[in-house]
Formats: sequence, structure tokens, C-alpha cells
Amino acid sequence: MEQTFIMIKPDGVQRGLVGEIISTFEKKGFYLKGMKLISVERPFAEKHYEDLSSKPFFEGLVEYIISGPVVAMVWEGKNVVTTGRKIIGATNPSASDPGTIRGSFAVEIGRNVIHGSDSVESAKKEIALWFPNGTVNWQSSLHPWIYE
Ligand code: RTP
Repeated sequence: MEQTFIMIKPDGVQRGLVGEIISTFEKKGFYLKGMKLISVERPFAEKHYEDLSSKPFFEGLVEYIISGPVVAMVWEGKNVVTTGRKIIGATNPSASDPGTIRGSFAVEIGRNVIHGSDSVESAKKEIALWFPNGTVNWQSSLHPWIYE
């Protein structure tokens, strides 16, 4: 089953949105496969965002991510990468649809509460980076009222 990497950024943690975000993914029908509250160091944040290193906002982005603890999670389910991005909403909250996480809770692109992998390939890379020892080994029984 497909997996994605979701991170609640420091603003989401500080604003008390952790429970609501987890609840949104749970209620959708996805399964939580890994989770930790963690403060990351600068080199780690730079590694996570290495594809954006040439962007003018890179330094500010890294400062933002290391400014407080984040909640790193692995979620599993059918099409979880694409659907997870839809639940999160567009990168810039001014363009995020109402009802999405960013559309409901964010104003600024540089304080947009949450990250979600943009492809299955990036999800694999990000999960390996954030959970180098793997995730908890448990098998969720697929809910027959959610998965046919
Ligand atoms: P994310 O990786 O956080 O899920 O975001 P994304 O794919 O929707 O957007 P991406 O282009 O990969 O940018 C990563 C994060 O960088 C910050 N950003 N700031 N100031 C700016 O113009 C700007 N552009 C992007 C955002 O926090 C974005 O989520």
C-alpha cells in the first residue's frame, strides 16, 4: 500500500493543530504508520529541502523548519500521496481551497503549517531520511467500510 511523508511544521505544532491534522487524515481512512515529535538541526533541514537550495527563500525556509519541533509522520493508504496533497491544499495559502488544511489554517506561504510528499518517489526518499530505522512494524487491517 502507498505511503507518504507528512510533517506538521513548527507553526502547526505551536498553534496546537497537531490533533486536528492527525484527525483529518485518520477520518479520511488513512493509517498512521510512523510518528515522532522532533527538533531538527540545520544540516538535516537543508538535506530535506536540498532540491530547493537554489531558491531565494531557501535560507528563510530552513530557519523556519528549525525554529521549533515538528511532527514527522508516515501515512499509508490508497493514493495517499496525491490525496494527502489535496487535503493539505496549495502551497500558497491564498490559493488553497477552503476546507484544506492550509486553506483553513494558514495565511502566509512561509508559515503554511504542513508538508506532504509530492510524489511516491519523494515519499520513499523522505521516509528513508526521517525514519532511517524504519517505522513500527504493525499491520493495520484494512477497514472493510473504507476499502473494498
Ligand atoms: P512542502 O514541500 O512544504 O509540502 O511544500 P510544497 O511542495 O507545496 O512547496 P515547495 O515549492 O516544495 O516549497 C517548499 C516550502 O517552501 C516554502 N516556500 N516559500 N517564500 C516563498 O516564495 C516560498 N515558496 C515556497 C513553503 O513553506 C513551502 O511549503
